[in-house]
Amino acid sequence: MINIDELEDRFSIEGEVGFYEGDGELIYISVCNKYADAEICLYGAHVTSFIPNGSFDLLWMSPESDFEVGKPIRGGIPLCFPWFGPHATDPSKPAHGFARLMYWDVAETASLENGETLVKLQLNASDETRAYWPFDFRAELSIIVSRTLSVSLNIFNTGSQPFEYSAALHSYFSVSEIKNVLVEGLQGVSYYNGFGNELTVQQEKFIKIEKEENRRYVNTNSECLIFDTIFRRVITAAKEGSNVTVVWNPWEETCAKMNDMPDDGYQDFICVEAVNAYNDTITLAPGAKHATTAILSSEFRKGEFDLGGNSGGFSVV
Ligand code: TA6
Repeated sequence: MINIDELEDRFSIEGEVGFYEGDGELIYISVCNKYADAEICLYGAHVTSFIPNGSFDLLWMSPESDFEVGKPIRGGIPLCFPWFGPHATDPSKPAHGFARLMYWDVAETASLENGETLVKLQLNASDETRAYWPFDFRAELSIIVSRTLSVSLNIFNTGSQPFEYSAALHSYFSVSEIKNVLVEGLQGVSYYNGFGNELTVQQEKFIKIEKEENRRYVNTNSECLIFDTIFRRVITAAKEGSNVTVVWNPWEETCAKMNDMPDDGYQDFICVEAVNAYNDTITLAPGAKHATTAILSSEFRKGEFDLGGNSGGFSVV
């Protein structure tokens, strides 16, 4: 049983880091510093909000999300580990692994010299995790709240045999309406479309979402820019330690089948995800570690918002 008073005693920082019982009686950390506000749910080590000063939330949360142990939270930044998507051989195991379905421990909080805030959460192998996956590991999620949000999933092999895993920081970005959105950064990159096995090279400079998209781009560590011409906001989704980027929007039909999203919820977000999967699964020898990091930020563009040629007429002046 998690004791909020104990967490407060050990890890709160006056005016900067606090703990509270929020949606679904789950336990959350709130972070507030001179750069931004953020909320992190200990269940799933799930960042549910990141609001840089003078801006509004970069992250979308489904108004119909479950907040219930045993079910994933819809929106924010779900952590996928130790597999991405359906389990390779056992469909009874949870999609996207078990990390987002477990309470994580708080390992550290710190006020950094420059006014940034560090929150470190941890999940260790246990009988519960071994029931899903037989390996000894430690997962650490380091979150630095600053003008940017840096979220780093560190996996350590603490056992005596090597293991292979896949993972993702499955960010849901909040947008004014999906029709106002263009994503740049994947031109010339090959992707698997939907669950197909054939690679297509993206010719266009921008992706415009006009139907269900589930594009799994391989061999790319580029940052993506998400242009929102009505919010006049550009979100930068940069990453490290990941060579796969997934761009996902369920569109109307799939969205309507999802119980934890309003029927028109697909209008309000786009997922651009830092992934290790497919030809970028990670193998760790005993004692080795790997970090997958997403670095998220945003800026508003005042005045001219002209994306130039090939942007499907997107131009706000
Ligand atoms: O990253 C895209 C994806 O794997 C899609 O296939 C879609 O199912 C989505 O993630 C959400 O998965 P979830 O298990 O959270 O419903």
